[in-house]
Amino acid sequence: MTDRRRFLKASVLGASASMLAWGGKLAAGPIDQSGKLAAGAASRTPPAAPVRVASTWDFGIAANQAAWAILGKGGHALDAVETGARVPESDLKNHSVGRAGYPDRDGHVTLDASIMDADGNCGGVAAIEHIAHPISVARRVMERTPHVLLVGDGALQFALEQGFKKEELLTPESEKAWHEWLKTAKYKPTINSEVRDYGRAPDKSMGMPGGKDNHDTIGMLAIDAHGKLAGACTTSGMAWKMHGRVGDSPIIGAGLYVDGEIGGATSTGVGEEVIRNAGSFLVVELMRQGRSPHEACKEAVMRIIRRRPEASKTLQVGFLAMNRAGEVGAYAIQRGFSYAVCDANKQDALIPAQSVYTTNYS
Ligand code: SD4
Repeated sequence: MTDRRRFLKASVLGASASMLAWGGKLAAGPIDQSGKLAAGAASRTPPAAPVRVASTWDFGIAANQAAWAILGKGGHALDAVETGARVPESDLKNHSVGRAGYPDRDGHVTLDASIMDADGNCGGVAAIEHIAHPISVARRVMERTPHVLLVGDGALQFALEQGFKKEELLTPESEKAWHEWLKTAKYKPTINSEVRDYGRAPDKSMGMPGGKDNHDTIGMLAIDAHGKLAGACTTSGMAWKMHGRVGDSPIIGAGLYVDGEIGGATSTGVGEEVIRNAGSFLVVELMRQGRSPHEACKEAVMRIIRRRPEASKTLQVGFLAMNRAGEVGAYAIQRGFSYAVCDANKQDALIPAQSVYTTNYS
């Protein structure tokens, strides 16, 4: 662990200790099973939740900073998560989100995204092509249609009607990686983890250049100065996937879920396992039952493992959650999942999530 990373870990953990002083009580006491304040708890005035944004993976740091430019000025969580998610969508070095995402096995870059606010408003697009910012199309679906999810050609048609620009999203670098993959066309969607920082042997099972992982989604959760939560999730999904494959990210309740009374959750990793378990909805429901974000994420991970114990040994799923007190937690099946947290005190904290398996799986 680098000194900087150790410092960030220590300072953020210190911050969460003070949050836990109240967050722990929130988890144990004042909210009943229906999400209402329990009898006797109403007389206690909870402290205002801190304004905060949390995002999956190391690229969450830059996304958080863009979100903070809005949150820090009293702006809305929904605007913050949309703006933040657009950062990795634009990043040409990022091959798992937006423009420059790795294509499916037929060479098409197809993107998935969803967005949700504290009041249950939500929208998503799945398998959309040629649009660099699917998160913004998802928001338009939410705000300008009576629907929740648009897919494929219909999603593209809607985006064009809304004035989004049609673009080629396959960059020469991604195309080169795809041609490299085609030499063996080996597809085993098992794991993603942060190879670089944790000293694990590169995973070459998917033919990624340099053993680089093939799928890291950005999921963002924010709480604003008005105490409102919102979340966003955007990805190019698994590299080399079957054409038409849709993951968890655009599916409300799977890759993203927000309930303003309780909190929000988002996921990363093998989407099929998250969909099977309605993962993000499950995390929020576990928080409703009194668990802290960390405990809820852990239990959701354990649910996946209990259902498919053998398969789980070599696949990755990570959850990130934030409750309405602004407390943040995460958990993953495999080591290597990290999340970024940004608030008035810290702008670029990157925290390694705890995991069930802590050693190299191979
Ligand atoms: C998917 N969950 O499409 C996404 C991929 C991902 O980190 O999260 N990668 O299944």
